[in-house]
Amino acid sequence: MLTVFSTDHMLRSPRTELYGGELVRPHESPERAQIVLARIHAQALGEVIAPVTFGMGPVLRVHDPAFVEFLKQAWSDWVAAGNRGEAIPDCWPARRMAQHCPNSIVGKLGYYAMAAETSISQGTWEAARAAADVALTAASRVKDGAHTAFALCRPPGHHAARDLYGGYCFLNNAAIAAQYLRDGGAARVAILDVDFHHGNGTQDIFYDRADVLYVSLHGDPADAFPYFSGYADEIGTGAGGGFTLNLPMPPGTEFVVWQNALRAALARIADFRADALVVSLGVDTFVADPISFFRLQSEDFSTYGRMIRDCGLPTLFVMEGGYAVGDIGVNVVNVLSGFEQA
Ligand code: B3N
Ligand code: ZN
Repeated sequence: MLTVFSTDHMLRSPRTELYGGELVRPHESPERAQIVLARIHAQALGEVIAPVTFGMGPVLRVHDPAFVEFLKQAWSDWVAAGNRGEAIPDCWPARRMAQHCPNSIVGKLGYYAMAAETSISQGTWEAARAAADVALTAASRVKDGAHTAFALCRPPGHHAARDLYGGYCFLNNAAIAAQYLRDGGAARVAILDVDFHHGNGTQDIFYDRADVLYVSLHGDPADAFPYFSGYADEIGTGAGGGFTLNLPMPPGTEFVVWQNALRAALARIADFRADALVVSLGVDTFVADPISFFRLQSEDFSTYGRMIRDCGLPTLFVMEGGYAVGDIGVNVVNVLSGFEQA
């Protein structure tokens, strides 16, 4: 399987993450991608190439121009305002308040952030832009006839909505790739999100559309981030009614239960008659993941890679979460090798 990877992911290396009332070492770290890359080489999964630069055109097909401009400028505006730490929002447009975008960088952070754990640091924009190019380069191979490709994106993307960042995400790599496949001629694209967390951003981007199906297996938002998205009664709106499927599961969920949810997800995707499949591949469903509560074992990742292969669809894998860094390479490559097994 071809992998697309950019060393520019290393430009995203924040010092802080807000957790438990403290600034802790970020779970979403550069070593994650390096360990996955090392495992790809060790297992001889296939060629690894650098991304092509696509520019902002495909990004602006799913993101708001003012939001993209904010991401570009946020770090320099934050520093120019005299702040010494990393950029963290501390004020939000809550219920019944004005939904105006303020001039001040502090106000802008609250306007565009969906949560506060994700510090913006030097190089964040450059890394996010490179991750979108990684996804687009891999998508272009699938568009041109490859059966599969892996976009080793970092930072991840599925929490980023049209005009929101957070949950370690800035640009929605999977959504950008799915829209690119649509624009390239695929009439129907399915997105299967197997990350532990609900992809609120991806859901939001396609919520009123019938041409992109979003199906997600995730920790019940009553108990897990992002808390305010991913409930089973969120099914899409307008023309998109019935084209979102959320399968939340409780703390302690074992593979046998998760696998049944995957069967239901794959049945919905088959019914949709997709021309291409984008998999938001997070491996934070692993039993030893430090921030999640499912109980998948390493061999389960191979099993579900085979199950996804059995859909028979051209498939783009896009890297999302996974924070048990000692096992992240094995778990990701198990999915990809499982998919490729004859
Ligand atoms: O959910 C958390 C969180 C939970 C437990 C933690 N422990 C026990 C150290 C730490 C953090 N934080 C909120 C931000 C989660 C972002 C998730 C990003 C992701 O993987 N999305 O798919
Ligand atoms: Zn996740």
